[in-house]
Amino acid sequence: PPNAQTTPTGLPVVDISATGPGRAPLQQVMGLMREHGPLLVRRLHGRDVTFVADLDLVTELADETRFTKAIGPALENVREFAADGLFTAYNDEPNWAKAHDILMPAFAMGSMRTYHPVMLRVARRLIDSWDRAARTGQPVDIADDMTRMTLDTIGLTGFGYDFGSFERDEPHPFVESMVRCLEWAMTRLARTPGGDHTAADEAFRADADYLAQVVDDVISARSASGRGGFEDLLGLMLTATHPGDGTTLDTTNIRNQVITFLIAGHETTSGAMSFAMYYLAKHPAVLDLVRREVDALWGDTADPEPTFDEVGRLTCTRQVLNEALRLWPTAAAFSRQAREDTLLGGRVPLRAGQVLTVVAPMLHRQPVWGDNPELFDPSRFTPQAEAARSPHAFKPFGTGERACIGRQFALHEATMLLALLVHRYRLHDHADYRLTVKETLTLKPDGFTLKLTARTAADRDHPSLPGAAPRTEPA
Ligand code: FDE
Repeated sequence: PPNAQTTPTGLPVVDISATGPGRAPLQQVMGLMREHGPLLVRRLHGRDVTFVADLDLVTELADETRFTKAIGPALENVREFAADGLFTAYNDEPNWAKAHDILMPAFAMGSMRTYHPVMLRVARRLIDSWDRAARTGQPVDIADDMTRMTLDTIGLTGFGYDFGSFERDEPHPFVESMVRCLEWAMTRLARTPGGDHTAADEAFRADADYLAQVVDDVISARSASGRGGFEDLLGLMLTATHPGDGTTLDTTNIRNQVITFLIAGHETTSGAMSFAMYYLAKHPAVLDLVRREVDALWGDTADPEPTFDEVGRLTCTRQVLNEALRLWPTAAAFSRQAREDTLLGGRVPLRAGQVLTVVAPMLHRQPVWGDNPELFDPSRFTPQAEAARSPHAFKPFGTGERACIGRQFALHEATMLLALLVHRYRLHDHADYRLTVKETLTLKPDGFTLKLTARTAADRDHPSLPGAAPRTEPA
Protein backbone atom coordinates (compact mmCIF):
# COMPACT_ATOMS: atom_id res chain seq x y z
CA PRO A 1 0.00 0.00 0.00
CA PRO A 2 1.26 3.52 -0.79
CA ASN A 3 2.83 5.11 2.27
CA ALA A 4 2.46 8.80 2.94
CA GLN A 5 5.12 11.30 3.89
CA THR A 6 4.40 15.00 4.19
CA THR A 7 5.75 18.13 2.55
CA PRO A 8 7.48 20.72 4.77
CA THR A 9 4.11 22.50 4.99
CA GLY A 10 2.28 19.35 6.04
CA LEU A 11 0.63 18.16 2.80
CA PRO A 12 0.44 14.37 2.48
CA VAL A 13 2.76 13.01 -0.21
CA VAL A 14 1.66 9.65 -1.64
CA ASP A 15 4.21 7.84 -3.80
CA ILE A 16 2.45 5.55 -6.27
CA SER A 17 5.59 4.57 -8.23
CA ALA A 18 5.39 0.96 -7.08
CA THR A 19 1.99 0.32 -8.65
CA GLY A 20 1.72 3.19 -11.14
CA PRO A 21 -1.58 4.90 -11.86
CA GLY A 22 -3.13 1.88 -13.61
CA ARG A 23 -5.99 2.15 -16.08
CA ALA A 24 -8.10 4.34 -13.82
CA PRO A 25 -5.79 7.13 -12.62
CA LEU A 26 -8.59 9.52 -11.71
CA GLN A 27 -10.38 6.95 -9.56
CA GLN A 28 -7.06 6.14 -7.94
CA VAL A 29 -6.71 9.82 -6.93
CA MET A 30 -10.28 9.73 -5.60
CA GLY A 31 -9.28 6.75 -3.45
CA LEU A 32 -6.16 8.54 -2.19
CA MET A 33 -8.29 11.55 -1.22
CA ARG A 34 -10.72 9.35 0.67
CA GLU A 35 -7.74 8.14 2.68
CA HIS A 36 -5.60 11.29 2.98
CA GLY A 37 -8.05 14.18 2.59
CA PRO A 38 -8.91 16.70 -0.13
CA LEU A 39 -5.42 18.19 -0.61
CA LEU A 40 -2.47 15.93 -1.40
CA VAL A 41 0.62 15.44 -3.48
CA ARG A 42 0.81 12.34 -5.67
CA ARG A 43 4.35 11.32 -6.54
CA LEU A 44 5.14 9.13 -9.59
CA HIS A 45 8.77 8.45 -10.46
CA GLY A 46 9.75 11.73 -8.82
CA ARG A 47 7.06 13.72 -10.65
CA ASP A 48 4.68 15.46 -8.25
CA VAL A 49 1.10 16.54 -8.93
CA THR A 50 -0.89 18.43 -6.28
CA PHE A 51 -4.59 17.51 -6.23
CA VAL A 52 -7.31 19.62 -4.56
CA ALA A 53 -11.00 19.04 -3.81
CA ASP A 54 -11.58 21.12 -0.67
CA LEU A 55 -14.35 23.69 -1.32
CA ASP A 56 -12.59 26.65 0.32
CA LEU A 57 -9.38 25.97 -1.59
CA VAL A 58 -11.21 25.48 -4.91
CA THR A 59 -13.04 28.76 -4.23
CA GLU A 60 -9.65 30.46 -3.95
CA LEU A 61 -8.37 28.76 -7.10
CA ALA A 62 -11.42 30.11 -8.96
CA ASP A 63 -10.32 33.68 -8.16
CA GLU A 64 -9.12 34.86 -11.58
CA THR A 65 -7.08 37.68 -10.05
CA ARG A 66 -4.85 35.15 -8.25
CA PHE A 67 -5.08 32.02 -10.43
CA THR A 68 -5.54 31.09 -14.05
CA LYS A 69 -5.91 27.95 -16.16
CA ALA A 70 -2.82 25.76 -16.36
CA ILE A 71 -2.03 23.37 -19.17
CA GLY A 72 -1.20 20.44 -16.88
CA PRO A 73 0.73 17.35 -18.01
CA ALA A 74 -2.36 15.65 -19.49
CA LEU A 75 -3.27 18.66 -21.62
CA GLU A 76 0.40 19.08 -22.64
CA ASN A 77 0.05 15.64 -24.20
CA VAL A 78 -3.24 16.56 -25.89
CA ARG A 79 -1.45 19.62 -27.26
CA GLU A 80 0.60 17.22 -29.37
CA PHE A 81 -2.48 16.81 -31.58
CA ALA A 82 -4.73 19.79 -30.73
CA ALA A 83 -1.91 22.38 -30.49
CA ASP A 84 -3.28 25.90 -29.97
CA GLY A 85 -6.96 24.92 -30.23
CA LEU A 86 -9.11 26.57 -27.54
CA PHE A 87 -8.87 23.76 -25.00
CA THR A 88 -5.10 23.37 -25.05
CA ALA A 89 -3.92 26.91 -25.91
CA TYR A 90 -1.78 28.71 -23.33
CA ASN A 91 -3.51 31.72 -21.80
CA ASP A 92 -1.09 34.16 -23.37
CA GLU A 93 -1.04 32.51 -26.80
CA PRO A 94 -2.60 35.15 -29.10
CA ASN A 95 -4.74 32.55 -30.86
CA TRP A 96 -6.61 31.75 -27.65
CA ALA A 97 -8.16 35.22 -27.22
CA LYS A 98 -8.64 35.58 -30.95
CA ALA A 99 -10.50 32.28 -31.40
CA HIS A 100 -12.39 32.80 -28.15
CA ASP A 101 -13.71 36.19 -29.32
CA ILE A 102 -14.61 34.89 -32.77
CA LEU A 103 -16.31 31.71 -31.52
CA MET A 104 -18.14 32.95 -28.42
CA PRO A 105 -21.23 34.13 -30.35
CA ALA A 106 -21.56 30.67 -31.91
CA PHE A 107 -22.01 29.22 -28.41
CA ALA A 108 -24.25 31.88 -26.95
CA MET A 109 -27.71 30.67 -25.96
CA GLY A 110 -29.35 32.24 -29.03
CA SER A 111 -27.17 30.21 -31.40
CA MET A 112 -28.58 26.99 -29.96
CA ARG A 113 -31.75 27.73 -31.90
CA THR A 114 -29.75 27.19 -35.08
CA TYR A 115 -28.39 23.83 -33.91
CA HIS A 116 -31.67 22.59 -32.44
CA PRO A 117 -33.14 21.08 -35.67
CA VAL A 118 -29.89 19.24 -36.45
CA MET A 119 -29.66 17.93 -32.88
CA LEU A 120 -33.20 16.63 -33.23
CA ARG A 121 -32.40 15.00 -36.58
CA VAL A 122 -29.46 13.12 -35.06
CA ALA A 123 -31.52 12.18 -31.99
CA ARG A 124 -33.92 10.50 -34.45
CA ARG A 125 -31.07 8.35 -35.78
CA LEU A 126 -30.48 6.99 -32.30
CA ILE A 127 -34.22 6.47 -31.80
CA ASP A 128 -34.52 4.56 -35.11
CA SER A 129 -31.70 2.30 -34.05
CA TRP A 130 -33.18 1.77 -30.58
CA ASP A 131 -36.63 1.08 -32.06
CA ARG A 132 -35.06 -1.79 -34.02
CA ALA A 133 -33.38 -3.07 -30.86
CA ALA A 134 -36.67 -2.81 -28.95
CA ARG A 135 -38.46 -4.88 -31.63
CA THR A 136 -35.83 -7.62 -31.67
CA GLY A 137 -35.11 -7.62 -27.94
CA GLN A 138 -31.43 -6.87 -28.50
CA PRO A 139 -29.69 -4.97 -25.69
CA VAL A 140 -28.13 -1.62 -26.62
CA ASP A 141 -24.70 -0.46 -25.48
CA ILE A 142 -25.53 2.91 -23.94
CA ALA A 143 -22.14 4.65 -24.08
CA ASP A 144 -21.43 3.45 -27.64
CA ASP A 145 -24.72 4.75 -28.98
CA MET A 146 -24.48 8.03 -27.07
CA THR A 147 -21.05 8.51 -28.59
CA ARG A 148 -22.42 7.85 -32.08
CA MET A 149 -25.06 10.47 -31.48
CA THR A 150 -22.78 13.20 -30.04
CA LEU A 151 -20.18 12.69 -32.76
CA ASP A 152 -22.73 13.00 -35.55
CA THR A 153 -24.21 16.06 -33.83
CA ILE A 154 -20.96 17.99 -33.48
CA GLY A 155 -19.86 16.91 -36.98
CA LEU A 156 -23.07 18.17 -38.58
CA THR A 157 -23.72 21.28 -36.47
CA GLY A 158 -20.07 22.27 -36.40
CA PHE A 159 -18.73 21.40 -39.79
CA GLY A 160 -21.52 20.13 -42.01
CA TYR A 161 -19.73 16.76 -41.97
CA ASP A 162 -21.71 13.54 -41.59
CA PHE A 163 -19.89 10.76 -39.73
CA GLY A 164 -22.88 8.47 -40.34
CA SER A 165 -22.12 6.66 -37.09
CA PHE A 166 -25.38 4.72 -36.93
CA GLU A 167 -24.70 3.09 -40.27
CA ARG A 168 -21.50 1.58 -38.94
CA ASP A 169 -20.92 -1.39 -36.64
CA GLU A 170 -17.49 -0.14 -35.67
CA PRO A 171 -16.75 3.49 -34.80
CA HIS A 172 -15.75 5.78 -37.68
CA PRO A 173 -11.96 5.41 -38.31
CA PHE A 174 -11.56 9.06 -37.35
CA VAL A 175 -12.98 8.24 -33.92
CA GLU A 176 -10.75 5.20 -33.52
CA SER A 177 -7.71 7.36 -34.23
CA MET A 178 -8.94 10.06 -31.91
CA VAL A 179 -9.55 7.61 -29.07
CA ARG A 180 -6.06 6.13 -29.54
CA CYS A 181 -4.60 9.65 -29.42
CA LEU A 182 -6.41 10.31 -26.14
CA GLU A 183 -5.25 6.99 -24.73
CA TRP A 184 -1.69 7.82 -25.73
CA ALA A 185 -2.05 11.18 -23.94
CA MET A 186 -3.23 9.39 -20.80
CA THR A 187 -0.81 6.45 -20.73
CA ARG A 188 2.15 8.71 -21.56
CA LEU A 189 1.65 10.22 -18.10
CA ALA A 190 2.36 6.86 -16.49
CA ARG A 191 5.58 6.01 -18.31
CA THR A 192 8.52 4.72 -16.33
CA PRO A 193 11.74 6.61 -16.98
CA GLY A 194 14.16 4.94 -19.39
CA GLY A 195 11.58 2.80 -21.22
CA ASP A 196 11.52 2.59 -25.02
CA HIS A 197 8.28 4.09 -26.30
CA THR A 198 9.22 4.51 -29.96
CA ALA A 199 6.56 2.15 -31.28
CA ALA A 200 3.76 3.82 -29.26
CA ASP A 201 4.96 7.26 -30.28
CA GLU A 202 5.14 6.35 -33.96
CA ALA A 203 1.65 4.85 -33.89
CA PHE A 204 0.46 8.03 -32.18
CA ARG A 205 2.11 10.20 -34.86
CA ALA A 206 0.34 8.23 -37.60
CA ASP A 207 -3.02 8.68 -35.85
CA ALA A 208 -2.43 12.41 -35.30
CA ASP A 209 -1.46 12.85 -38.96
CA TYR A 210 -4.62 11.03 -40.02
CA LEU A 211 -6.80 13.30 -37.85
CA ALA A 212 -5.16 16.37 -39.39
CA GLN A 213 -5.59 15.01 -42.90
CA VAL A 214 -9.31 14.24 -42.51
CA VAL A 215 -9.93 17.67 -41.04
CA ASP A 216 -7.90 19.40 -43.76
CA ASP A 217 -10.03 17.62 -46.37
CA VAL A 218 -13.22 18.84 -44.69
CA ILE A 219 -11.85 22.39 -44.59
CA SER A 220 -10.70 22.45 -48.20
CA ALA A 221 -13.97 20.92 -49.42
CA ARG A 222 -15.80 23.73 -47.65
CA SER A 223 -13.47 26.44 -48.95
CA ALA A 224 -13.77 25.05 -52.50
CA SER A 225 -17.57 24.97 -52.25
CA GLY A 226 -17.52 28.74 -51.91
CA ARG A 227 -20.13 28.44 -49.17
CA GLY A 228 -18.95 30.85 -46.53
CA GLY A 229 -21.59 32.02 -44.20
CA PHE A 230 -22.06 31.80 -40.49
CA GLU A 231 -24.38 28.81 -40.43
CA ASP A 232 -21.92 26.60 -38.55
CA LEU A 233 -18.63 26.78 -36.65
CA LEU A 234 -16.54 26.08 -39.71
CA GLY A 235 -18.28 28.79 -41.73
CA LEU A 236 -17.72 31.18 -38.87
CA MET A 237 -14.05 30.30 -38.58
CA LEU A 238 -13.42 30.68 -42.30
CA THR A 239 -15.14 34.03 -42.63
CA ALA A 240 -15.50 35.88 -39.32
CA THR A 241 -12.97 38.58 -38.63
CA HIS A 242 -11.77 39.56 -35.21
CA PRO A 243 -13.44 42.76 -34.01
CA GLY A 244 -10.06 44.09 -32.89
CA ASP A 245 -7.72 43.68 -35.86
CA GLY A 246 -9.97 42.50 -38.71
CA THR A 247 -8.00 39.28 -39.36
CA THR A 248 -9.47 35.76 -39.66
CA LEU A 249 -8.14 32.59 -38.02
CA ASP A 250 -5.28 30.98 -39.95
CA THR A 251 -5.80 27.57 -41.58
CA THR A 252 -3.60 25.66 -39.16
CA ASN A 253 -5.45 27.10 -36.21
CA ILE A 254 -8.81 26.27 -37.81
CA ARG A 255 -7.64 22.67 -38.13
CA ASN A 256 -6.71 22.68 -34.44
CA GLN A 257 -10.09 24.10 -33.49
CA VAL A 258 -11.97 21.46 -35.51
CA ILE A 259 -10.02 18.65 -33.85
CA THR A 260 -10.60 20.32 -30.47
CA PHE A 261 -14.35 20.59 -30.94
CA LEU A 262 -14.61 17.01 -32.12
CA ILE A 263 -12.74 15.81 -29.03
CA ALA A 264 -14.30 18.19 -26.49
CA GLY A 265 -17.80 18.02 -27.90
CA HIS A 266 -18.43 14.33 -28.05
CA GLU A 267 -16.83 12.05 -25.43
CA THR A 268 -17.72 14.38 -22.55
CA THR A 269 -21.34 14.85 -23.57
CA SER A 270 -21.91 11.19 -24.38
CA GLY A 271 -20.46 10.16 -21.03
CA ALA A 272 -22.79 12.58 -19.24
CA MET A 273 -25.86 11.14 -20.98
CA SER A 274 -24.69 7.58 -20.30
CA PHE A 275 -24.32 8.21 -16.56
CA ALA A 276 -27.73 9.89 -16.52
CA MET A 277 -29.26 6.79 -18.18
CA TYR A 278 -27.51 4.60 -15.64
CA TYR A 279 -28.96 6.51 -12.71
CA LEU A 280 -32.43 6.59 -14.27
CA ALA A 281 -32.36 2.84 -14.79
CA LYS A 282 -31.38 2.36 -11.13
CA HIS A 283 -33.76 4.92 -9.58
CA PRO A 284 -37.38 4.16 -10.53
CA ALA A 285 -38.78 6.97 -8.38
CA VAL A 286 -36.64 9.54 -10.21
CA LEU A 287 -37.48 7.96 -13.56
CA ASP A 288 -41.13 8.34 -12.66
CA LEU A 289 -40.66 12.09 -12.04
CA VAL A 290 -39.00 12.55 -15.44
CA ARG A 291 -41.81 10.54 -17.06
CA ARG A 292 -44.41 12.84 -15.56
CA GLU A 293 -42.50 15.82 -16.94
CA VAL A 294 -42.21 14.47 -20.50
CA ASP A 295 -45.72 12.97 -20.52
CA ALA A 296 -47.12 16.35 -19.46
CA LEU A 297 -45.42 17.87 -22.51
CA TRP A 298 -45.94 15.19 -25.13
CA GLY A 299 -48.60 12.83 -23.81
CA ASP A 300 -49.23 9.96 -26.21
CA THR A 301 -47.71 11.69 -29.25
CA ALA A 302 -45.88 8.91 -31.06
CA ASP A 303 -43.06 11.08 -32.43
CA PRO A 304 -42.86 14.32 -30.48
CA GLU A 305 -41.20 17.30 -32.14
CA PRO A 306 -39.63 19.08 -29.17
CA THR A 307 -39.37 22.80 -29.80
CA PHE A 308 -36.37 24.79 -28.70
CA ASP A 309 -38.37 26.39 -25.89
CA GLU A 310 -39.73 23.06 -24.65
CA VAL A 311 -36.20 21.86 -24.00
CA GLY A 312 -35.75 24.86 -21.70
CA ARG A 313 -38.81 23.74 -19.73
CA LEU A 314 -37.49 20.22 -19.00
CA THR A 315 -36.36 21.20 -15.52
CA CYS A 316 -36.58 17.77 -13.95
CA THR A 317 -34.64 16.17 -16.82
CA ARG A 318 -32.00 18.88 -16.48
CA GLN A 319 -31.71 18.21 -12.74
CA VAL A 320 -31.06 14.54 -13.46
CA LEU A 321 -28.24 15.50 -15.83
CA ASN A 322 -26.72 17.88 -13.30
CA GLU A 323 -26.84 15.25 -10.60
CA ALA A 324 -25.19 12.71 -12.93
CA LEU A 325 -22.51 15.33 -13.69
CA ARG A 326 -22.05 15.89 -9.97
CA LEU A 327 -21.27 12.24 -9.23
CA TRP A 328 -19.34 11.65 -12.47
CA PRO A 329 -18.22 14.89 -14.10
CA THR A 330 -16.99 13.44 -17.38
CA ALA A 331 -14.16 15.96 -17.77
CA ALA A 332 -13.12 15.18 -14.24
CA ALA A 333 -10.08 17.34 -13.59
CA PHE A 334 -8.82 20.78 -14.54
CA SER A 335 -5.66 22.61 -13.54
CA ARG A 336 -4.96 26.06 -12.14
CA GLN A 337 -1.72 27.97 -11.67
CA ALA A 338 -0.79 30.83 -9.37
CA ARG A 339 -0.29 34.17 -11.13
CA GLU A 340 2.13 35.37 -8.40
CA ASP A 341 3.76 33.82 -5.35
CA THR A 342 0.92 33.33 -2.91
CA LEU A 343 -0.37 31.44 0.13
CA LEU A 344 -3.23 29.01 -0.54
CA GLY A 345 -5.68 28.78 2.34
CA GLY A 346 -3.35 30.99 4.32
CA ARG A 347 -0.97 28.07 4.83
CA VAL A 348 0.31 26.49 1.62
CA PRO A 349 3.01 28.60 -0.05
CA LEU A 350 2.85 28.53 -3.86
CA ARG A 351 5.37 29.91 -6.33
CA ALA A 352 4.19 31.89 -9.36
CA GLY A 353 3.27 29.37 -12.07
CA GLN A 354 2.87 26.48 -9.65
CA VAL A 355 0.10 24.10 -10.80
CA LEU A 356 -2.70 22.45 -8.81
CA THR A 357 -5.28 20.07 -10.24
CA VAL A 358 -8.91 20.24 -9.12
CA VAL A 359 -10.56 16.81 -8.78
CA ALA A 360 -14.18 17.61 -9.57
CA PRO A 361 -15.76 14.29 -8.52
CA MET A 362 -14.28 14.73 -5.04
CA LEU A 363 -15.20 18.44 -4.88
CA HIS A 364 -18.69 17.18 -5.67
CA ARG A 365 -18.60 14.89 -2.61
CA GLN A 366 -17.41 17.50 -0.07
CA PRO A 367 -19.44 18.16 3.12
CA VAL A 368 -21.31 21.03 1.41
CA TRP A 369 -23.25 18.24 -0.36
CA GLY A 370 -24.60 16.89 2.91
CA ASP A 371 -23.85 13.70 4.77
CA ASN A 372 -24.74 11.26 2.00
CA PRO A 373 -22.92 12.61 -1.06
CA GLU A 374 -22.94 9.21 -2.81
CA LEU A 375 -26.74 9.27 -2.97
CA PHE A 376 -28.17 10.13 -6.39
CA ASP A 377 -30.66 12.91 -5.62
CA PRO A 378 -31.57 15.38 -8.40
CA SER A 379 -33.44 17.59 -5.92
CA ARG A 380 -29.99 18.93 -5.03
CA PHE A 381 -30.45 21.03 -8.17
CA THR A 382 -33.75 22.76 -7.48
CA PRO A 383 -33.34 26.56 -7.79
CA GLN A 384 -33.69 26.95 -4.00
CA ALA A 385 -31.02 24.33 -3.27
CA GLU A 386 -28.68 25.88 -5.83
CA ALA A 387 -29.18 29.38 -4.45
CA ALA A 388 -28.30 28.16 -0.98
CA ARG A 389 -25.00 26.61 -2.10
CA SER A 390 -21.67 28.14 -3.10
CA PRO A 391 -21.37 28.36 -6.91
CA HIS A 392 -17.91 26.84 -6.52
CA ALA A 393 -19.26 23.55 -5.12
CA PHE A 394 -20.17 22.34 -8.64
CA LYS A 395 -17.59 22.60 -11.43
CA PRO A 396 -18.28 20.03 -14.16
CA PHE A 397 -17.52 22.70 -16.76
CA GLY A 398 -14.36 24.13 -15.21
CA THR A 399 -14.10 27.75 -14.10
CA GLY A 400 -13.45 31.33 -15.15
CA GLU A 401 -12.68 32.61 -18.62
CA ARG A 402 -11.32 29.22 -19.69
CA ALA A 403 -14.49 27.41 -18.60
CA CYS A 404 -16.34 25.23 -21.10
CA ILE A 405 -17.53 27.16 -24.14
CA GLY A 406 -19.75 24.22 -25.14
CA ARG A 407 -21.77 24.04 -21.93
CA GLN A 408 -25.12 25.27 -23.32
CA PHE A 409 -24.59 23.19 -26.43
CA ALA A 410 -23.99 20.01 -24.45
CA LEU A 411 -26.85 20.62 -22.01
CA HIS A 412 -29.34 21.36 -24.76
CA GLU A 413 -28.38 18.28 -26.73
CA ALA A 414 -28.34 16.00 -23.70
CA THR A 415 -31.55 17.26 -22.10
CA MET A 416 -33.52 16.88 -25.30
CA LEU A 417 -32.27 13.36 -25.98
CA LEU A 418 -32.83 12.10 -22.43
CA ALA A 419 -36.37 13.45 -22.43
CA LEU A 420 -37.16 11.81 -25.77
CA LEU A 421 -35.77 8.46 -24.60
CA VAL A 422 -37.66 8.49 -21.30
CA HIS A 423 -40.85 9.39 -23.16
CA ARG A 424 -40.43 6.54 -25.62
CA TYR A 425 -38.96 3.52 -23.83
CA ARG A 426 -39.20 1.43 -20.76
CA LEU A 427 -35.68 0.67 -19.56
CA HIS A 428 -34.82 -2.88 -18.53
CA ASP A 429 -31.67 -3.39 -16.51
CA HIS A 430 -31.50 -6.93 -17.89
CA ALA A 431 -27.91 -7.60 -16.81
CA ASP A 432 -28.29 -6.14 -13.30
CA TYR A 433 -25.44 -3.82 -14.22
CA ARG A 434 -22.82 -2.91 -11.63
CA LEU A 435 -21.18 0.45 -12.37
CA THR A 436 -17.57 0.40 -13.47
CA VAL A 437 -16.16 3.65 -14.77
CA LYS A 438 -13.86 3.55 -17.77
CA GLU A 439 -11.23 6.25 -18.15
CA THR A 440 -9.92 7.49 -21.47
CA LEU A 441 -9.07 10.95 -20.12
CA THR A 442 -12.87 11.33 -19.97
CA LEU A 443 -15.15 9.06 -17.90
CA LYS A 444 -17.96 6.75 -18.98
CA PRO A 445 -19.82 3.69 -17.69
CA ASP A 446 -18.06 0.59 -19.01
CA GLY A 447 -20.10 -2.15 -20.66
CA PHE A 448 -23.46 -0.71 -19.63
CA THR A 449 -26.31 -2.22 -21.68
CA LEU A 450 -30.07 -1.93 -21.37
CA LYS A 451 -32.97 -3.69 -23.03
CA LEU A 452 -35.81 -1.51 -24.20
CA THR A 453 -39.49 -1.86 -24.90
CA ALA A 454 -41.79 0.75 -26.32
CA ARG A 455 -43.94 2.66 -23.88
CA THR A 456 -47.61 2.57 -24.73
CA ALA A 457 -50.61 4.70 -23.90
CA ALA A 458 -51.66 2.04 -21.38
CA ASP A 459 -48.26 2.22 -19.77
CA ARG A 460 -48.59 6.00 -19.44
CA ASP A 461 -51.86 5.52 -17.59
CA HIS A 462 -50.58 2.67 -15.42
CA PRO A 463 -47.06 3.50 -14.41
CA SER A 464 -46.75 0.35 -12.33
CA LEU A 465 -46.34 -1.96 -15.33
CA PRO A 466 -43.01 -3.82 -15.39
CA GLY A 467 -40.18 -1.41 -16.12
CA ALA A 468 -42.26 1.54 -15.02
CA ALA A 469 -41.69 3.21 -11.71
CA PRO A 470 -43.53 1.73 -8.75
CA ARG A 471 -45.85 4.27 -7.12
CA THR A 472 -44.79 3.14 -3.69
CA GLU A 473 -41.70 1.35 -2.45
CA PRO A 474 -42.31 -2.39 -1.99
CA ALA A 475 -42.83 -3.28 1.67
C1 FDE B 1 -13.48 23.52 -21.79
C2 FDE B 1 -13.99 22.65 -20.83
C3 FDE B 1 -13.48 22.56 -19.50
C4 FDE B 1 -12.30 23.42 -18.87
C5 FDE B 1 -11.00 22.68 -18.97
C6 FDE B 1 -9.88 23.37 -18.23
O1 FDE B 1 -10.10 24.29 -17.41
O2 FDE B 1 -8.73 22.95 -18.44
C7 FDE B 1 -14.22 21.62 -18.84
C8 FDE B 1 -14.06 21.13 -17.42
C9 FDE B 1 -15.20 21.13 -19.79
N1 FDE B 1 -15.03 21.79 -20.98
C10 FDE B 1 -16.18 20.16 -19.48
C11 FDE B 1 -17.18 19.73 -20.38
C12 FDE B 1 -18.18 18.82 -20.01
C13 FDE B 1 -18.99 18.65 -21.12
C14 FDE B 1 -20.21 17.75 -21.20
C15 FDE B 1 -18.45 19.49 -22.16
N2 FDE B 1 -17.33 20.11 -21.66
C16 FDE B 1 -19.01 19.59 -23.45
C17 FDE B 1 -18.41 20.37 -24.46
C18 FDE B 1 -18.95 20.45 -25.79
C19 FDE B 1 -18.10 21.26 -26.48
C20 FDE B 1 -18.23 21.65 -27.94
C21 FDE B 1 -17.06 21.69 -25.57
N3 FDE B 1 -17.27 21.13 -24.35
C22 FDE B 1 -16.00 22.53 -25.95
C23 FDE B 1 -15.04 23.04 -25.04
C24 FDE B 1 -13.96 23.96 -25.37
C25 FDE B 1 -13.68 24.51 -26.75
C26 FDE B 1 -13.25 24.25 -24.19
C27 FDE B 1 -12.03 25.18 -24.04
C28 FDE B 1 -12.50 26.57 -23.71
C29 FDE B 1 -11.35 27.53 -23.62
O3 FDE B 1 -11.45 28.63 -24.20
O4 FDE B 1 -10.35 27.27 -22.95
C30 FDE B 1 -13.90 23.51 -23.14
N4 FDE B 1 -14.98 22.77 -23.67
FE1 FDE B 1 -16.21 21.51 -22.64
